[in-house]
Amino acid sequence: MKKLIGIAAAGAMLLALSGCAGADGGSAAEGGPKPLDELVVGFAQVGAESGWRTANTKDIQAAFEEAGIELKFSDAQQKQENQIKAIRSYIQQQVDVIAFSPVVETGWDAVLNEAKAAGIPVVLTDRAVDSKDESLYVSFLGSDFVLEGEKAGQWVLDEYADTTEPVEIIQLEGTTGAAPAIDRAEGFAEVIAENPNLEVVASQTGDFTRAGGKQVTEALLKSNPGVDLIYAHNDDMGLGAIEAIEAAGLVPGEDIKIVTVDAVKDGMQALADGKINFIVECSPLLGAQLIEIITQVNDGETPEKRIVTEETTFTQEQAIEALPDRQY
Ligand code: GYE
Repeated sequence: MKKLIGIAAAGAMLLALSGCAGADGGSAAEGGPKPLDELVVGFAQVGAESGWRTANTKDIQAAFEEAGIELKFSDAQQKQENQIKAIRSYIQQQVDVIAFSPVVETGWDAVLNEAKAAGIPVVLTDRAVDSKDESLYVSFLGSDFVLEGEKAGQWVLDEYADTTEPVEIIQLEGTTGAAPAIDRAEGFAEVIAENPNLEVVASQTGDFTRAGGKQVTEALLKSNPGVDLIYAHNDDMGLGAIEAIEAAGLVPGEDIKIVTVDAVKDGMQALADGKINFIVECSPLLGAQLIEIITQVNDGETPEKRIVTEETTFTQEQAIEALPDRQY
Protein backbone atom coordinates (compact mmCIF):
# COMPACT_ATOMS: atom_id res chain seq x y z
CA MET A 1 0.00 0.00 0.00
CA LYS A 2 2.73 2.38 1.05
CA LYS A 3 4.57 1.62 -2.15
CA LEU A 4 1.48 2.34 -4.22
CA ILE A 5 0.98 5.71 -2.56
CA GLY A 6 4.65 6.41 -3.14
CA ILE A 7 4.30 5.72 -6.85
CA ALA A 8 1.17 7.85 -7.11
CA ALA A 9 2.87 10.73 -5.33
CA ALA A 10 5.90 10.45 -7.57
CA GLY A 11 3.59 10.50 -10.61
CA ALA A 12 1.83 13.59 -9.36
CA MET A 13 5.14 15.29 -8.75
CA LEU A 14 6.37 14.43 -12.20
CA LEU A 15 3.20 15.85 -13.71
CA ALA A 16 3.56 19.01 -11.68
CA LEU A 17 7.19 19.38 -12.68
CA SER A 18 6.62 18.79 -16.37
CA GLY A 19 4.03 21.57 -16.36
CA CYS A 20 2.49 19.78 -19.30
CA ALA A 21 -0.55 21.73 -20.46
CA GLY A 22 -3.24 19.10 -20.49
CA ALA A 23 -5.90 20.33 -22.89
CA ASP A 24 -8.37 19.53 -20.15
CA GLY A 25 -8.04 22.19 -17.51
CA GLY A 26 -4.82 23.31 -19.13
CA SER A 27 -2.11 24.21 -16.68
CA ALA A 28 0.09 27.08 -17.70
CA ALA A 29 2.99 26.67 -20.03
CA GLU A 30 6.26 25.40 -18.61
CA GLY A 31 7.64 27.55 -15.83
CA GLY A 32 4.30 28.92 -14.59
CA PRO A 33 2.24 31.81 -15.95
CA LYS A 34 3.74 33.87 -18.75
CA PRO A 35 3.55 37.65 -18.70
CA LEU A 36 0.56 38.59 -20.87
CA ASP A 37 2.75 40.35 -23.43
CA GLU A 38 4.56 37.07 -24.06
CA LEU A 39 1.38 35.07 -24.68
CA VAL A 40 0.44 34.17 -28.24
CA VAL A 41 -3.10 33.07 -29.13
CA GLY A 42 -4.28 31.74 -32.49
CA PHE A 43 -7.89 32.49 -33.39
CA ALA A 44 -9.57 30.71 -36.31
CA GLN A 45 -12.64 32.76 -37.22
CA VAL A 46 -15.54 31.45 -39.35
CA GLY A 47 -15.48 34.27 -41.89
CA ALA A 48 -17.15 37.62 -42.42
CA GLU A 49 -20.60 36.35 -43.41
CA SER A 50 -22.75 38.67 -41.32
CA GLY A 51 -22.98 41.86 -39.28
CA TRP A 52 -22.79 39.65 -36.20
CA ARG A 53 -19.50 38.13 -37.34
CA THR A 54 -17.97 41.51 -38.14
CA ALA A 55 -18.91 42.79 -34.69
CA ASN A 56 -17.53 39.61 -33.11
CA THR A 57 -14.19 39.93 -34.91
CA LYS A 58 -13.87 43.60 -33.98
CA ASP A 59 -14.66 42.92 -30.35
CA ILE A 60 -12.15 40.06 -30.11
CA GLN A 61 -9.39 42.05 -31.79
CA ALA A 62 -10.03 45.03 -29.52
CA ALA A 63 -10.00 42.85 -26.39
CA PHE A 64 -6.62 41.35 -27.30
CA GLU A 65 -5.22 44.76 -28.07
CA GLU A 66 -6.39 46.04 -24.72
CA ALA A 67 -5.02 43.04 -22.83
CA GLY A 68 -1.69 43.31 -24.64
CA ILE A 69 -1.85 39.67 -25.79
CA GLU A 70 -0.60 38.80 -29.28
CA LEU A 71 -3.38 37.55 -31.54
CA LYS A 72 -2.84 35.52 -34.68
CA PHE A 73 -6.11 35.81 -36.57
CA SER A 74 -7.39 33.91 -39.59
CA ASP A 75 -10.62 34.14 -41.59
CA ALA A 76 -11.78 30.76 -42.95
CA GLN A 77 -14.32 32.17 -45.40
CA GLN A 78 -16.92 29.77 -43.98
CA LYS A 79 -14.91 26.70 -45.00
CA GLN A 80 -14.06 24.00 -42.47
CA GLU A 81 -10.95 22.92 -44.36
CA ASN A 82 -9.55 26.45 -44.01
CA GLN A 83 -10.22 26.45 -40.28
CA ILE A 84 -8.50 23.08 -39.89
CA LYS A 85 -5.49 24.40 -41.83
CA ALA A 86 -5.34 27.49 -39.61
CA ILE A 87 -5.51 25.40 -36.42
CA ARG A 88 -2.72 23.12 -37.73
CA SER A 89 -0.56 26.11 -38.44
CA TYR A 90 -1.17 27.46 -34.92
CA ILE A 91 -0.12 24.07 -33.54
CA GLN A 92 3.02 24.20 -35.65
CA GLN A 93 3.79 27.70 -34.41
CA GLN A 94 3.36 26.42 -30.83
CA VAL A 95 0.98 29.17 -29.78
CA ASP A 96 -0.03 29.17 -26.10
CA VAL A 97 -3.78 28.87 -26.67
CA ILE A 98 -5.98 28.21 -29.70
CA ALA A 99 -9.48 29.68 -29.84
CA PHE A 100 -11.95 29.10 -32.63
CA SER A 101 -15.55 29.30 -33.64
CA PRO A 102 -16.31 26.05 -35.48
CA VAL A 103 -18.15 26.69 -38.74
CA VAL A 104 -19.94 23.33 -38.47
CA GLU A 105 -20.40 20.99 -35.51
CA THR A 106 -18.81 17.77 -36.73
CA GLY A 107 -15.40 16.68 -38.00
CA TRP A 108 -13.06 18.27 -35.45
CA ASP A 109 -11.79 15.34 -33.41
CA ALA A 110 -8.63 14.70 -35.46
CA VAL A 111 -7.29 18.26 -35.37
CA LEU A 112 -8.34 18.79 -31.75
CA ASN A 113 -6.48 15.62 -30.79
CA GLU A 114 -3.41 17.05 -32.51
CA ALA A 115 -3.71 20.20 -30.41
CA LYS A 116 -4.14 18.10 -27.27
CA ALA A 117 -1.08 15.99 -28.13
CA ALA A 118 0.91 19.22 -28.56
CA GLY A 119 -0.29 20.38 -25.12
CA ILE A 120 -2.09 23.44 -26.52
CA PRO A 121 -5.40 24.23 -24.78
CA VAL A 122 -8.35 24.99 -27.08
CA VAL A 123 -11.21 27.37 -26.29
CA LEU A 124 -14.44 27.24 -28.29
CA THR A 125 -16.07 30.60 -28.80
CA ASP A 126 -19.57 31.18 -30.11
CA ARG A 127 -20.26 27.76 -31.67
CA ALA A 128 -19.97 24.25 -30.27
CA VAL A 129 -18.44 21.07 -31.67
CA ASP A 130 -20.34 17.80 -31.68
CA SER A 131 -17.66 15.70 -30.02
CA LYS A 132 -18.12 13.07 -27.30
CA ASP A 133 -14.65 13.82 -25.94
CA GLU A 134 -15.01 16.95 -23.81
CA SER A 135 -11.31 16.86 -22.93
CA LEU A 136 -10.60 18.24 -26.41
CA TYR A 137 -11.41 21.78 -25.27
CA VAL A 138 -11.07 23.67 -21.99
CA SER A 139 -14.12 25.86 -22.27
CA PHE A 140 -17.03 26.72 -24.54
CA LEU A 141 -18.11 30.36 -24.44
CA GLY A 142 -21.24 31.34 -26.34
CA SER A 143 -25.01 31.58 -26.58
CA ASP A 144 -27.70 29.01 -25.91
CA PHE A 145 -28.97 28.68 -29.48
CA VAL A 146 -31.83 26.32 -28.60
CA LEU A 147 -33.13 28.94 -26.17
CA GLU A 148 -32.89 31.58 -28.90
CA GLY A 149 -35.02 29.39 -31.20
CA GLU A 150 -37.51 28.89 -28.39
CA LYS A 151 -37.80 32.64 -27.83
CA ALA A 152 -38.47 33.20 -31.54
CA GLY A 153 -41.06 30.40 -31.46
CA GLN A 154 -42.71 31.86 -28.37
CA TRP A 155 -43.25 35.20 -30.09
CA VAL A 156 -44.86 33.44 -33.07
CA LEU A 157 -47.00 31.32 -30.74
CA ASP A 158 -48.26 34.44 -28.92
CA GLU A 159 -48.73 36.46 -32.11
CA TYR A 160 -51.01 33.81 -33.60
CA ALA A 161 -52.64 32.63 -30.38
CA ASP A 162 -56.14 33.47 -31.59
CA THR A 163 -55.73 32.32 -35.18
CA THR A 164 -57.99 29.56 -36.38
CA GLU A 165 -56.53 29.56 -39.91
CA PRO A 166 -53.28 27.85 -40.91
CA VAL A 167 -50.22 30.11 -40.64
CA GLU A 168 -47.60 29.48 -43.33
CA ILE A 169 -44.02 29.91 -42.19
CA ILE A 170 -40.81 29.97 -44.21
CA GLN A 171 -37.61 29.26 -42.32
CA LEU A 172 -34.30 30.67 -43.55
CA GLU A 173 -31.70 28.41 -42.03
CA GLY A 174 -28.12 29.31 -41.16
CA THR A 175 -25.14 27.39 -42.51
CA THR A 176 -25.99 23.71 -42.86
CA GLY A 177 -24.44 21.73 -40.02
CA ALA A 178 -23.62 24.82 -37.92
CA ALA A 179 -24.63 24.70 -34.25
CA PRO A 180 -26.77 27.88 -34.41
CA ALA A 181 -28.64 26.58 -37.50
CA ILE A 182 -29.34 23.19 -35.93
CA ASP A 183 -30.28 24.54 -32.50
CA ARG A 184 -32.33 27.55 -33.60
CA ALA A 185 -34.42 25.27 -35.83
CA GLU A 186 -34.86 22.80 -32.99
CA GLY A 187 -35.93 25.33 -30.34
CA PHE A 188 -38.36 27.03 -32.72
CA ALA A 189 -39.96 23.76 -33.91
CA GLU A 190 -40.44 22.57 -30.34
CA VAL A 191 -42.35 25.67 -29.28
CA ILE A 192 -44.54 26.21 -32.35
CA ALA A 193 -45.60 22.54 -32.21
CA GLU A 194 -47.99 23.64 -29.46
CA ASN A 195 -50.28 25.18 -32.09
CA PRO A 196 -51.09 22.88 -35.01
CA ASN A 197 -52.05 25.91 -37.15
CA LEU A 198 -48.41 26.98 -37.27
CA GLU A 199 -46.73 25.20 -40.11
CA VAL A 200 -43.23 25.52 -41.56
CA VAL A 201 -44.04 25.10 -45.25
CA ALA A 202 -40.48 25.57 -46.51
CA SER A 203 -37.05 25.62 -44.89
CA GLN A 204 -33.80 26.30 -46.72
CA THR A 205 -30.33 27.52 -45.96
CA GLY A 206 -29.27 31.08 -46.76
CA ASP A 207 -25.83 30.43 -45.23
CA PHE A 208 -26.24 33.31 -42.74
CA THR A 209 -25.68 35.89 -45.51
CA ARG A 210 -27.84 38.73 -46.81
CA ALA A 211 -27.42 37.58 -50.42
CA GLY A 212 -28.37 34.03 -49.42
CA GLY A 213 -31.46 35.22 -47.57
CA LYS A 214 -32.57 37.29 -50.53
CA GLN A 215 -32.05 34.56 -53.10
CA VAL A 216 -33.82 31.86 -51.09
CA THR A 217 -36.74 34.17 -50.27
CA GLU A 218 -37.16 35.14 -53.92
CA ALA A 219 -37.49 31.49 -54.90
CA LEU A 220 -39.63 30.47 -51.93
CA LEU A 221 -42.08 33.35 -52.39
CA LYS A 222 -42.86 31.96 -55.83
CA SER A 223 -43.53 28.45 -54.58
CA ASN A 224 -45.32 29.66 -51.42
CA PRO A 225 -47.41 32.71 -52.37
CA GLY A 226 -49.52 32.41 -49.20
CA VAL A 227 -46.65 32.75 -46.76
CA ASP A 228 -47.49 34.66 -43.56
CA LEU A 229 -44.17 34.76 -41.72
CA ILE A 230 -40.46 34.32 -42.25
CA TYR A 231 -38.26 33.04 -39.44
CA ALA A 232 -34.63 33.81 -40.32
CA HIS A 233 -31.81 32.35 -38.24
CA ASN A 234 -30.01 35.71 -38.38
CA ASP A 235 -30.65 39.39 -39.11
CA ASP A 236 -28.68 39.40 -42.35
CA MET A 237 -30.88 36.75 -43.96
CA GLY A 238 -33.93 38.63 -42.69
CA LEU A 239 -32.59 41.81 -44.30
CA GLY A 240 -32.12 39.90 -47.56
CA ALA A 241 -35.70 38.63 -47.25
CA ILE A 242 -36.92 42.24 -46.87
CA GLU A 243 -35.33 43.10 -50.22
CA ALA A 244 -36.98 40.09 -51.89
CA ILE A 245 -40.39 40.87 -50.36
CA GLU A 246 -40.23 44.51 -51.46
CA ALA A 247 -39.11 43.48 -54.96
CA ALA A 248 -42.22 41.26 -55.10
CA GLY A 249 -44.37 44.34 -54.36
CA LEU A 250 -45.25 43.28 -50.83
CA VAL A 251 -44.74 45.06 -47.50
CA PRO A 252 -42.30 43.38 -45.09
CA GLY A 253 -43.54 43.39 -41.51
CA GLU A 254 -47.14 43.66 -42.67
CA ASP A 255 -47.95 41.36 -45.59
CA ILE A 256 -45.25 39.02 -44.39
CA LYS A 257 -44.02 39.18 -40.80
CA ILE A 258 -40.36 38.61 -40.04
CA VAL A 259 -38.65 37.24 -36.93
CA THR A 260 -34.85 37.07 -36.75
CA VAL A 261 -31.96 36.39 -34.36
CA ASP A 262 -28.89 38.58 -33.55
CA ALA A 263 -29.99 42.22 -33.03
CA VAL A 264 -27.16 43.90 -34.92
CA LYS A 265 -27.65 47.57 -35.81
CA ASP A 266 -29.07 47.02 -39.31
CA GLY A 267 -31.51 44.47 -37.96
CA MET A 268 -32.53 46.74 -35.10
CA GLN A 269 -33.07 49.61 -37.55
CA ALA A 270 -35.35 47.40 -39.67
CA LEU A 271 -37.23 46.42 -36.50
CA ALA A 272 -37.57 50.08 -35.50
CA ASP A 273 -38.87 50.79 -39.04
CA GLY A 274 -41.45 48.00 -38.72
CA LYS A 275 -39.96 45.84 -41.46
CA ILE A 276 -38.92 43.17 -38.96
CA ASN A 277 -41.41 42.31 -36.20
CA PHE A 278 -39.28 40.72 -33.48
CA ILE A 279 -35.60 40.02 -32.84
CA VAL A 280 -34.01 37.57 -30.43
CA GLU A 281 -30.66 38.91 -29.28
CA CYS A 282 -27.43 36.96 -29.75
CA SER A 283 -24.44 38.85 -28.40
CA PRO A 284 -21.21 38.91 -30.44
CA LEU A 285 -19.30 40.66 -27.66
CA LEU A 286 -17.25 37.69 -26.48
CA GLY A 287 -13.78 39.30 -26.42
CA ALA A 288 -13.51 40.24 -22.74
CA GLN A 289 -14.71 36.82 -21.56
CA LEU A 290 -12.33 35.07 -23.94
CA ILE A 291 -9.42 37.04 -22.46
CA GLU A 292 -10.57 36.01 -18.99
CA ILE A 293 -10.54 32.32 -19.97
CA ILE A 294 -7.09 32.66 -21.55
CA THR A 295 -5.77 34.38 -18.44
CA GLN A 296 -7.14 31.60 -16.25
CA VAL A 297 -5.53 28.94 -18.43
CA ASN A 298 -2.24 30.86 -18.29
CA ASP A 299 -2.49 30.99 -14.50
CA GLY A 300 -2.98 27.24 -14.34
CA GLU A 301 -6.62 27.58 -13.28
CA THR A 302 -9.51 25.58 -14.72
CA PRO A 303 -12.05 27.81 -16.46
CA GLU A 304 -15.77 27.00 -16.43
CA LYS A 305 -16.47 24.34 -19.03
CA ARG A 306 -19.54 26.15 -20.35
CA ILE A 307 -20.11 29.89 -20.20
CA VAL A 308 -23.49 31.00 -21.53
CA THR A 309 -23.92 34.51 -22.90
CA GLU A 310 -26.77 36.55 -21.42
CA GLU A 311 -29.28 37.83 -23.95
CA THR A 312 -32.62 39.52 -24.31
CA THR A 313 -35.27 40.03 -27.02
CA PHE A 314 -36.54 43.17 -28.80
CA THR A 315 -39.94 44.39 -29.93
CA GLN A 316 -40.27 47.45 -32.17
CA GLU A 317 -40.60 49.86 -29.20
CA GLN A 318 -37.63 48.30 -27.45
CA ALA A 319 -35.53 48.56 -30.61
CA ILE A 320 -36.33 52.26 -30.97
CA GLU A 321 -35.25 52.77 -27.37
CA ALA A 322 -32.07 50.68 -27.64
CA LEU A 323 -30.82 51.85 -31.05
CA PRO A 324 -29.04 55.08 -30.03
CA ASP A 325 -26.73 53.17 -27.65
CA ARG A 326 -26.26 50.07 -29.76
CA GLN A 327 -22.52 49.41 -30.13
CA TYR A 328 -22.71 47.17 -33.17
O1 GYE B 1 -26.10 34.43 -35.38
C1 GYE B 1 -24.87 34.73 -37.40
C2 GYE B 1 -23.46 34.43 -37.71
O2 GYE B 1 -22.59 31.77 -34.74
C3 GYE B 1 -24.01 33.05 -33.38
O3 GYE B 1 -23.20 33.26 -36.96
C4 GYE B 1 -23.24 32.98 -34.63
C5 GYE B 1 -24.07 33.20 -35.87
C6 GYE B 1 -24.83 34.50 -35.93
O4 GYE B 1 -23.17 34.36 -39.02
O5 GYE B 1 -25.22 36.02 -37.78
